[in-house]
Amino acid sequence: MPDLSCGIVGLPNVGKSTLFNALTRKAAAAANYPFCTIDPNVGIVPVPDSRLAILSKISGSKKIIPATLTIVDIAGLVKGASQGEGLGNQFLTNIRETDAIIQVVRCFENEGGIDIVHVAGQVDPLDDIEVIQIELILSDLQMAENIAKKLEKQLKQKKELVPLHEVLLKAIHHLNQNFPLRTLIVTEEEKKLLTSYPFLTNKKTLYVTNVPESSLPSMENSLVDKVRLHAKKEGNQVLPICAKLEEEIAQLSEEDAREFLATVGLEESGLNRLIKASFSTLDLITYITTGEIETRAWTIRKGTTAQVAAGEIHSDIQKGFIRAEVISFEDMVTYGSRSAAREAGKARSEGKDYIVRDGDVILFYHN
Ligand SMILES: Nc1nc2c(ncn2[C@@H]2O[C@H](COP(=O)(O)OP(=O)(O)OP(=O)(O)O)[C@@H](O)[C@H]2O)c(=O)[nH]1
Ligand SMILES: [Mg+2]
Repeated sequence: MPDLSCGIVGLPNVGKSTLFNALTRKAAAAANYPFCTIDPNVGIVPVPDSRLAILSKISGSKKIIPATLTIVDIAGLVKGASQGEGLGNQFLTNIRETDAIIQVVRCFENEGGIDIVHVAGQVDPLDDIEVIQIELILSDLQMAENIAKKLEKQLKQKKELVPLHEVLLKAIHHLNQNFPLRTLIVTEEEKKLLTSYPFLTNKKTLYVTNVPESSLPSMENSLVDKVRLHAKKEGNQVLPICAKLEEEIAQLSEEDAREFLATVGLEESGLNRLIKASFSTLDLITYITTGEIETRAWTIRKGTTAQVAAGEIHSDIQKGFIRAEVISFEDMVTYGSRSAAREAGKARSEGKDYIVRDGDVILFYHN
């Protein structure tokens, strides 16, 4: 699996670009003007992992290569975007290939006399969530109908396409009733067929509620409560963030940022929390390789076997897999080196079916 990627969606002016900028420290144009973002912005951020520096010291590594998270910021969607309202919905194609959707929901009222224009005239997170959901559904519907139409012409010659055509009809029916694809009940076989297409409503969603600075440090308010209740029913996660604060933190050095966070009563930056939430939303974990050349983090799905995990590094290692020597991060720290951990009997020799755990420090042996 290539490194994790997320696409940011939401109404115009809810703080998507402000959040994106803060996360990527890139100056995507953020302004109090709906439809400020026209080109998609792509940012790549390292996934913070304090274990890497520790292991790199142990191994005397020349460099550290963290996992990365790619974030794509697109223009805001409005009601009717699929019919061409606002800037239309063509920007959605820029996030079709991402792993998850981050939906930014405005949970700040106008304050301090500054009017941040809400496209619908009033701040109601549940209304906003519904508008976006419908636009994502309509976009998937367009895609499903196009694929189904193309398939129909080939069905007579290619009987093997019938199951795919049938599941697409099911999907179209479901979307037509205004339901996202992730709630469609399908067999394992059908699921495989569906996930071979980049349907937006089949992706996991993380709601990022953008709260005002007056809601710090708890980041809770009555608008966030509403989103939480809604997300719970859907089985999705909510992550409150104050985009404004993140923007201020992004200008500071790491040390100053930590101090600043402490003064407002926070422990972690929004980026760290967002990455953790994305990892848990997508069931991702990290394993680590470490040596003199480099200490490096690798992102895999929970439940991945050692042989498949090896394929992240190189397909040759997967093909010629012999065994994996696994030491937990904690044991590496306790014993201070790979060889000391080995002597203490803490290095396990695992076969191809071993299920890799978060923080496993692995050395692969292969042909
Ligand atoms: N008061 C307040 N203003 C905010 C907050 N977050 C963002 N804003 C302001 O809202 C305006 C719009 O923010 P953007 O980040 O550009 O919004 P966007 O969602 O990217 O909008 P489009 O790209 O137009 O879809 C800017 O003036 C921000 O400074 C917040 O938490 N509180
Ligand atoms: Mg924007």
